[in-house]
Amino acid sequence: MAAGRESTEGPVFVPLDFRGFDAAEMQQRAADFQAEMSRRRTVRDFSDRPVPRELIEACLRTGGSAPSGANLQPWHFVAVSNPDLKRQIRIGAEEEEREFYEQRAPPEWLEALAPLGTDANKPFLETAPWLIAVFVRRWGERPDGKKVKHYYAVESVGLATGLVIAAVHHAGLASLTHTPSPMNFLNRILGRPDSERPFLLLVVGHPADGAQVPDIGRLSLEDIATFS
Ligand code: IYR
Repeated sequence: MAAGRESTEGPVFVPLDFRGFDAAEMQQRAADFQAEMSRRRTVRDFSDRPVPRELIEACLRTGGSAPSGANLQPWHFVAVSNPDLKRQIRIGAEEEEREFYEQRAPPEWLEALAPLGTDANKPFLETAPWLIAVFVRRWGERPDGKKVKHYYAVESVGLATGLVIAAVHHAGLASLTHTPSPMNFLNRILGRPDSERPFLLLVVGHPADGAQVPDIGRLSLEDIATFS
């Protein structure tokens, strides 16, 4: 089943499984969630401490609950823990990153990145226990081989990835959204078809002891929202 169930009489509906709360509880829950999510930081300094596969599975199931265009769920996650594959991914990524930092990146881009202290070395791609390669399935295929168009595929995968990031944080793990560009080396290393385009690499694990993060801020609510 992809989009949803249909009967001869049309779409099939089921009762909504919804938990409501009283007003005070809603306000408290929203504040608690905001406080928890505001502690999420992009981490580049990972421990090699193992993370059980079941934890990653639960986070990916959360990602798979995201809304998507026509409910076609145009995502594929490859969760990599194999050290040899991680090494190959590191080699592929660092090759692109060297190109980026030494040739391709315009000065303004390097200037914008300066506060993050990043460079072409990506040791975390081997240190962290899990790399989740997120792919956009640009089209689907029916059992008869006919292609199925995916609507809002990139937007949908962005939403799913956001949920995975939140789930990983909620589980007590750190993550890094990593986007070496171009990322087609991921299709080659992970054996994914041309119908799938790499969206990002999510590095997941425990932070290293004493891990530090750049001292950068977030925009205020007034900066990011308007009520009218
Ligand atoms: N992909 C490079 C550069 C980079 C680009 C952006 I936009 C960032 O927010 C961070 C880094 C790298 O990972 O170093």
